[in-house]
Amino acid sequence: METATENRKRVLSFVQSSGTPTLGNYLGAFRNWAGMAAENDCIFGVADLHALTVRNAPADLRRRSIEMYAWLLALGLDPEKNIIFLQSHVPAHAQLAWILNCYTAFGEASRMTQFKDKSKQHADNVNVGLFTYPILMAADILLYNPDQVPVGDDQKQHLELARDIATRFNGIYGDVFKIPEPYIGKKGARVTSLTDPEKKMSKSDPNVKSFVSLTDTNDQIAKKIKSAVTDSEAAVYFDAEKKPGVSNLMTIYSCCTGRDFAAIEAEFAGKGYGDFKAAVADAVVAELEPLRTEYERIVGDKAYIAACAKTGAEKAARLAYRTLNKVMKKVGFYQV
Ligand code: AQP
Repeated sequence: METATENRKRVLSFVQSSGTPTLGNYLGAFRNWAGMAAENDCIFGVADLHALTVRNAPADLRRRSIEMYAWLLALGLDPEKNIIFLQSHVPAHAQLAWILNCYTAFGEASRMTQFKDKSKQHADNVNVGLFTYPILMAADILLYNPDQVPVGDDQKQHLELARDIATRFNGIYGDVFKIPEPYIGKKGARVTSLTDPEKKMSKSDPNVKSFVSLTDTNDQIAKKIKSAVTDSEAAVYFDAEKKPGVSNLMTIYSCCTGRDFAAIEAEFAGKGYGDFKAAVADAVVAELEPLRTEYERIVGDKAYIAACAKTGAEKAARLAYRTLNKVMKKVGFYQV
């Protein structure tokens, strides 16, 4: 089993090219990735196959995939030191997913809560890809024998399934897959929707006021934060159950300024939500503006993006096919 270089862990992260990344993606995941990459052997993938589970115009899917790749470069991830690639450039993902489908019980796939949630959200297009999404995700992971996989709360169940499938497969065929562990790194915040603070902030939310997109201008950011749903109490303190809107804005403010909740409560004691929201907007603008500038520089250089994506796919494929060939041999495919 081919694994990470000595003393460094191999860590794998994917992001779907299902829209422009949001402040949620940034505070929950992206912001930690550069630090993670300094300490580990990292593989970053743009999950464009996963993005097909919702209907996209072809030109939009292509553009979003290129843009998501540019965001990864804008974060400062080094394409020489890390593997940064697009999932569809390495067909081994789809090939292993098919094989793993045959080692996953229908019942266990049916228990995935994300499938239930997403089928409600996309009631007009409940496709089989949405159902088998976690099995493709298991293939994404198991191809690379990572030591650890950073996952948010929403993805824990899928990682558990990947571990179950790998354990079952190893039980039949011997030591083929490394059993992946969740990565417990610097904690990423869970950012909720600005219009419905009980819900996660998502880039595919049809209501553009619900999220701050990483491409929003400073004015758009300020407007969205100023119109974020709060409550009528006009007091700034953290209580995720009773005051989900204010608590979400406090989380965002805390992430952007490094201040803890007690300091924030003291800062806004006796002040109204107007002052608070203006401060949150300024902090978000200060955090996102340099990243956006870097992204705009990189996204304009299509030749550079293509060259990095090609090299990334070649490096990823070398690892992926080593695992896939082993799997194909084990299950009994005739190899010539
Ligand atoms: N609101 C969020 N708060 C904290 N972390 C978040 N992430 C996403 N939204 C939030 C984290 O970002 C990483 C990449 O996410 P993804 O695009 O692969 O999948 P997702 O979780 O399904 O993100 P979205 O924005 O909600 O996408 P759509 O709308 O397409 O389903 C992950 O580490 C995720 O936890």
